[in-house]
Amino acid sequence: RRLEADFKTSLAYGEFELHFQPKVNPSGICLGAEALVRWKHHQEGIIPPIQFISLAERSGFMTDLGAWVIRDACRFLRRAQDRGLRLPDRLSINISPLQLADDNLKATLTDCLAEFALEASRIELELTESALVETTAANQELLESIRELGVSIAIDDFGTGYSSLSYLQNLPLDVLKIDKRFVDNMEEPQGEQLVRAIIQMGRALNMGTVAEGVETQRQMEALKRMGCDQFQGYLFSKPLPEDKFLQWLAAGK
Ligand code: G
Ligand code: G
Ligand code: NA
Ligand code: MN
Repeated sequence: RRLEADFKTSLAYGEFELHFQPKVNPSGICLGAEALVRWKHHQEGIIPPIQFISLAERSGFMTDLGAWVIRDACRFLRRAQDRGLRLPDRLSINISPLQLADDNLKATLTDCLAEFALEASRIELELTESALVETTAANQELLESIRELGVSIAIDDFGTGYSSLSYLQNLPLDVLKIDKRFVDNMEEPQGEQLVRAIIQMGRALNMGTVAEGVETQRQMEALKRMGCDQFQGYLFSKPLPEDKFLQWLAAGK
């Protein structure tokens, strides 16, 4: 079955949906959330992003899907705000390298922020390390101009891409996300030292640090002691559909 043949109609019929995973501070207060796309296919059921993001990239659909994700994330923030609900300060949106190469990314962001009357500081873009390492001069200018709007930029999956660190010096970056695989290995002495070094590097570069895939209280406590700023993982919540996420927030977590 050729899933890519269904992309356009699925988008038009509302089969894509955002789920939200909270990010908390050392006191457990939710300061942010990551938007993660799901495909509720009319025949195949729920298809996870690992099964369609790269397909969308290869088939030329990623910029359309990416623009929809940005718009729907902004719609979510506005709708929740209008209902008077307590919301995290910042929503993070994953951006494919193909969107960074697309001329419309900045316009999509400014249009959506204007349409839903949101401050740019409510939005953060998560770019994978491999996308950032391959950043060209043109991409760098784009990132800088997006950051001038007030949108912040996070490095996703830090430490898993290429070994080059020179991009850290050249690009305007606000947040470093420590990949789950480092958090998973923290019980081992070398693993713990590695996470400590990553957090120190983030701080030295004036970047906030977010640990991903935090599943146990032990991991959380160790990361806290090392000075990590924010935590994301199943210990707090899985990615939740919109209504469930709002309920989770209302429960005062
Ligand atoms: O939600 P889940 O943990 O299954 O996500 C798996 C992968 O899909 C993650 O690497 C995540 O970054 C990616 N992903 C989820 N939503 C989006 C999205 O809206 N855009 C892009 N480019 N990637 C996404
Ligand atoms: O690659 P990226 O970091 O964008 O994707 C985040 C992915 O990690 C999502 O698929 C999300 O569902 C998953 N995830 C988030 N927290 C945890 C966790 O605590 N444990 C596990 N196993 N997966 C997680
Ligand atoms: Na991400
Ligand atoms: Mn990640």
